[in-house]
Amino acid sequence: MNNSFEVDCDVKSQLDTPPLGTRTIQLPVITDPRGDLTFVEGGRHVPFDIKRVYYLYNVPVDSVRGGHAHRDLEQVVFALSGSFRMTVDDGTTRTEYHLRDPRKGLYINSMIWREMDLFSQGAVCMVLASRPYDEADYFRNYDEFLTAVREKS
Ligand code: T46
Repeated sequence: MNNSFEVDCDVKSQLDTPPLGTRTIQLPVITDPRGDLTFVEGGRHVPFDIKRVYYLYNVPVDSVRGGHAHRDLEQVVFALSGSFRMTVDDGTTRTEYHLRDPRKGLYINSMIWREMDLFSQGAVCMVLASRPYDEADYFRNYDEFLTAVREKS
């Protein structure tokens, strides 16, 4: 099954056909004449304690990133500036999210394959992660990921 969602559209409409293990998260925004301020607290706005933050920047517009899944890691992905496409796949359903609103993140549970492309010029992607970096947590081969999904179900 293939779906496509805008992360800056109405959250409820996105829940009509949710891919297992992904959902959008809306952060608070404080607006005044000086500009907007958004904040995020682990365990409150995201469903885990934040153990790592990383960001992607200086990304060429034709770049393709991701192409892996995680055994245990949970993450929330934001487009702090610009936009990009995040395709997520739980082994059954493949869904596209178009991230472009810094107040709205995409929660990605463990065991979800993800690919990123269609970066706009100057896009900045920030990721909040539930664990420190660990290469052993990655599936970097899609067939191995699918085998593991089937073994779990
Ligand atoms: C994900 C997407 C959204 C580190 O040393 N520490 C880190 O915290 C990270 C994230 C990466 N690295 C190293 C591992 C590789 O040698 O940086 C190199 C590039 O990593 P990778 O090819 O995994 O980058 P992306 O952009 O394809 O994927 C990253 C995350 O790895 C991944 O979890 O969901 O961003």
